[in-house]
This record gives sequence, structure tokens and C-alpha cells, in this order.
Amino acid sequence: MSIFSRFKSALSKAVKVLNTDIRDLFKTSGRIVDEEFLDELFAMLVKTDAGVAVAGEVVDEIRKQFRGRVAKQEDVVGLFKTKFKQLMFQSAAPINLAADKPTVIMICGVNGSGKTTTIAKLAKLFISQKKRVVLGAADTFRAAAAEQLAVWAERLGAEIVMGKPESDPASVAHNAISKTIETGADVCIVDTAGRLHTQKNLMMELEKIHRILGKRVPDSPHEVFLIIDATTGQNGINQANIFTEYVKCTGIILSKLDGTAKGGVTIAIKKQLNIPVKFVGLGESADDLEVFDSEKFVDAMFDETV
Ligand SMILES: Nc1nc2c(ncn2[C@@H]2O[C@H](COP(=O)(O)OP(=O)(O)OP(=O)(O)O)[C@@H](O)[C@H]2O)c(=O)[nH]1
Ligand SMILES: [Mg+2]
Repeated sequence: MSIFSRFKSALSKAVKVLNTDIRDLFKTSGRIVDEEFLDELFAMLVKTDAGVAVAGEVVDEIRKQFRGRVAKQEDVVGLFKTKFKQLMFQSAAPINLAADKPTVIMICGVNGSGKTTTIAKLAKLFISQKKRVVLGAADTFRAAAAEQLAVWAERLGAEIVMGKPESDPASVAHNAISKTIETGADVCIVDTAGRLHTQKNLMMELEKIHRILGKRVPDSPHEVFLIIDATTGQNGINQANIFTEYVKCTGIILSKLDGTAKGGVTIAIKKQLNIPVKFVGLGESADDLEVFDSEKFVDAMFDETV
């Protein structure tokens, strides 16, 4: 399946809602662009989770171009697409690989955001490129977290380094890198326990893991991926802001995009965080990861709306 088709099928809920809303907005074949229309348009955009700032920007543009005139659905949708593409644009941002192996990747995020599943997806991607992967189970906090990762490691053919329950996550991270170096593996991906952005001690622990990785392999971690659950909308963005105060996040992976009825969250992330969305999660299996392509994403979101 092409990226476009994958986005489209994963976004089917969001596309359906947007289609209905746009059709409702244009009950007649064309509508006068007056303040009432613009208010409705604003509300519709906010509903996509694009955020009020983005919705305001798009509405201003429509006002500027169409005010007092009759606007056709295809003109307005065309302008949405152009504007969304502009707002979402990011240069292709593939994974930053180390010049000399190993590449070290740290994963963080709030509880249940999809960290461990995303690690499985990334591991699968690397393994398909013939790279050898070591997973560090530095979530020593939640019972069964390491086992969950071990099941994936076994299934995908990755190595895993685990610690004792409640042992220091930073030492597990350290051991995972050591194992990666000793075995000459290419990539080390470190899982961390879910934490709330309000739990200061746990956020400091994240900082410590980050520091230990950098000590063991200079200039690492090469990527710190923050996993945001797409269904949490604006709340997810607020959490992200606090995470970045403790560790510099180099990329966002937006999980569970298949479960959301709102596709606009990607635009809000770009606008408010300015951290590239590198991948999106489109399902629960290890294959359900796509590189984020903003152009194709917007096309999929507005497909069939004209
Ligand atoms: N539909 C869908 N479900 C997902 C996706 N990513 C993860 N999940 C599901 O979300 C749930 C939580 O995923 P985990 O990977 O365990 O999340 P986590 O962040 O590691 O959770 P904690 O370690 O408890 O903080 C699981 O049921 C996953 O199958 C996705 O892209 N789409
Ligand atoms: Mg987990």
C-alpha cells in the first residue's frame, strides 16, 4: 500500500468527520463568506484539534480571499490544503544515525502513550535494513514491562537487556549500551517507564538516563523520541512541553493516529512545539509505522471532500 493509502485508511474516522462537517458547512452549492460562515468554519477547524491559533490563521486567510463573495466548497478546501501544507511543512527528517555505530535512541512519554509498541516498530524497521538491534528494558517500574519488551524482542529477533525489578533504570540503559558495543550491534533502543510530566522526580530520572547514555557513547542519544498519543490532542502537546524541559526531544512519534477522529493534532504539534513529527503509528502491529510525510498526510485528510 502507498503511504497515501495507509494514511487514508488509518485516518478513516477523521476523514469521515471532516467530510460530514464540510458538507454541512456547504449545504447549498456556494455560500456567502460572512462572519457567520467564518465562525462555523473556525469551529470546524478547532474540532480537528488543529488548535485555535491555526484555526484562526486559516479563517483569516479565507476572510481575506473570499469575504463578501460566494465561495465554492472546492475553493475553500483547496485553500485549507495549501494552508495546512504550509503550516505542517518540515524537511524530510529521517532518523539521525551515528556516524560510527552504535546509534542510540531513547524513548519517552506519558503512561500508555505507546512507547513499547513503537520500539517494536522501530526495531522491525532497523532489522529489515539488516541492522542488529539491542533493546534496553529500562522500564523497571511497571511489573511486566520488561516481559512485554522481551516478547517483542523474541518475535522480531532483537537482543534485550533487562534489569531486576525496581533496579535503577539508568544502570539498565548503561548495560544495554555496553551489550550493544560488545556484540557490535548497530542500534540500541532504550525503553523508559511511562511518567506524568508533573512527576518531578521521575522527570529527573529521565534526565539521568539521558546523561548516562551520553557518557557511555559520546554525542548520544542520537535521537530522543517523545511518543505522543494522537487521541489526547491538546493535552498531549502540553505534556510534551514539560518533557522537553528535562530532555531535549529530537523527534515526535505520534501513535494511535488510527484511533483518532481528529487529524489536526499534527498541525498543532508543529505550530506549538516545532519538533519534527518523524513517524506516525497507525495500528498495534510492528508493521504499523510510517514515516511522516506532511504533504501526503494533508492530501489524505482532505481526500473526497470536494
Ligand atoms: N491502535 C493503536 N494502538 C496502539 C498504537 N501504539 C500503541 N498502541 C496500543 O496502546 C496500548 C499501550 O501501548 P504500550 O506500547 O504498552 O504503551 P507504553 O507507552 O509502553 O505504556 P507504559 O509502558 O505502560 O507507559 C497497547 O494496547 C498498544 O497495543 C497505535 O499506533 N495504534
Ligand atoms: Mg511501556
